[in-house]
Amino acid sequence: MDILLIHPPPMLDPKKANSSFMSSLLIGYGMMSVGAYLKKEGYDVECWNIPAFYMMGISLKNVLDMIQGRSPDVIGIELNWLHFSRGAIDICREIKKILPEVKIFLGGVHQTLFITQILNRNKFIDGACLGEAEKTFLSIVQSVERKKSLRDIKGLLVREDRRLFNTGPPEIVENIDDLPPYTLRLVKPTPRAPFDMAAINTCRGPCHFSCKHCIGNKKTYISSNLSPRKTLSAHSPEWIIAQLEYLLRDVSKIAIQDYIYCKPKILLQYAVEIQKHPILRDKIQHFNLAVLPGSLSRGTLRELSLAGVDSIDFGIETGSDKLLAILNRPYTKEDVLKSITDSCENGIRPLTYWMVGLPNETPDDLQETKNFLLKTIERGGIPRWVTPLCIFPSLELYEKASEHGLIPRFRTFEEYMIFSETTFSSRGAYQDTITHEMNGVSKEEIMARANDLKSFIIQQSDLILQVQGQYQEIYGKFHPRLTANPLDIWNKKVLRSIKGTFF
Ligand code: B12
Ligand code: SF4
Repeated sequence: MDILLIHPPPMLDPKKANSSFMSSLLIGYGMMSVGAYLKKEGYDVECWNIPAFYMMGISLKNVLDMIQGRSPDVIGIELNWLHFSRGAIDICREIKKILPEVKIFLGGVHQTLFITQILNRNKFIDGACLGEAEKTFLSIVQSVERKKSLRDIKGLLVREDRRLFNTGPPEIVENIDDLPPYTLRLVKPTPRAPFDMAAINTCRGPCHFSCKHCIGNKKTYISSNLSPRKTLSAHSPEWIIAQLEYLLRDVSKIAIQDYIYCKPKILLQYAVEIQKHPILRDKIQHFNLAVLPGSLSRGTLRELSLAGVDSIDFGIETGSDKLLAILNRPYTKEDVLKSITDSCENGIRPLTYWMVGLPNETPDDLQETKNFLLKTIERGGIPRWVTPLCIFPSLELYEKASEHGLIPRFRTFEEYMIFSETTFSSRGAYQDTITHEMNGVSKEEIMARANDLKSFIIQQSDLILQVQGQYQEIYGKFHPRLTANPLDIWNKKVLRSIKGTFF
């Protein structure tokens, strides 16, 4: 059996795909994990990154010819993020035209949220996986191989005899260390600079907290069908080392962006374990981590830095205490400032993330955010991203939108396709992608608030570069590869490009 897993482009047209306003080159490690699981079971698997083919100048026709030439038995299409919506569906349609017999299944977070709508409206798709899919996809492949019905496989919405059958929650690999780490050697084309980066999956299950704008929220995670897991399980340090060994054969930039900060003791164990593997440690050229402000001690940050972590993304969201409380964010502004200082003093650059368009947000809240943003800069924070709130089904702010004064603009899967269709704008003119309005606040106003905050950040450029200059020596002490010049260039590049970033 030959299995092809496809990371689709946002749009089929390469020119439009290459100018998407959201980055599209990264394959989700969820699909990579499905691939690794099938490989371990002895199947031939490849993961094709179509946006990367497009970047190399390979046309859609050539890609389709290659798929037809290969003629796989089963195809999985990833639809993990909303900006791949149109491309994922359109590539399914094109493949069915050239290979009408092949079985095509969708998988990933975004399609899980819209699974019934998608299959009802796109009859050429054979089925879709509900959430975690290693076991489900293996069963699909085995059933196709044995020409058996797919209706007995858990975790599927599947089309048979022109009808759709929902087979309920998936069976999952309970002990996540039983999942094989993934290798980028399954990927075509080979990842290359500047996209030679890989994310590690450290944990699965709901977050310990319940922020209202987040899908990991422990109250809504289960209802989103992402997984039947009731608690957060983390990989052992040994598994993480095995995963790192695989990845560092092919790339030198690493990221951890899941909810492992909920388990700071385990994160500390990872840091200590990595330090025991100096050859591995020295292969890491860049190591980024997402962290909830206030969740890691100074000592843990130091160990992480010694393990190679050189930048941390802190989702601060807002400087308004009122809005932090509305979102249920589990930290204070003091915690934020302490995290920033502790990071800088331990050689880690703190990148800060901000949001606008939050429920009940007023001009006073935005002023508070600016005041606080300035304080974070003075402490060493580097503003990286300003994002308008994005709501979609399963989020508490979407399901209970009216309680929070929000009016969703999009209801259907097709309406969210605007995220596939929008192209880069250096002025940050993305108002049509704003997912909601608020009592008295239009989508244009929300976009203007984001751009106003970005302009404010740009005005602080000299201050940001000056404060970063003061920490240069400490960064270099912990990470000799982080010499002054490239860092300065990186900071200036971020400040130059911040206007065009979105979500
Ligand atoms: C870690 C993370 C990241 C990491 C790594 C992502 C990765 N998967 O490799 C990074 C930082 C790279 C990332 C980036 C982004 N992310 Co993100 N990410 C997450 C997060 C917090 C956790 C993912 C995770 O660890 N899941 C555990 C793994 C094992 O499960 P999984 O990914 O769902 O995969 C399983 C199934 O979905 C399924 N599956 C997945 N793919 C496929 C494919 C096939 C063919 C099949 C059969 C099955 C299948 O099987 C997998 C294994 O069981 C999720 C929230 C969440 N709880 O999922 C957001 C989330 C997926 N990300 C989100 C967003 C918006 C983004 C970005 C657009 C952010 C940005 N502004 O850049 C980018 C897009 C990246 C890109 N490719 O363009 C949104 C998506 C919202 C939506 N409706 O589309 C989420 C839901 C967070 C949110 N806002 O609520 N992300
Ligand atoms: S702490 Fe992070 S992952 Fe957890 S609910 Fe809040 S935003 Fe989501």
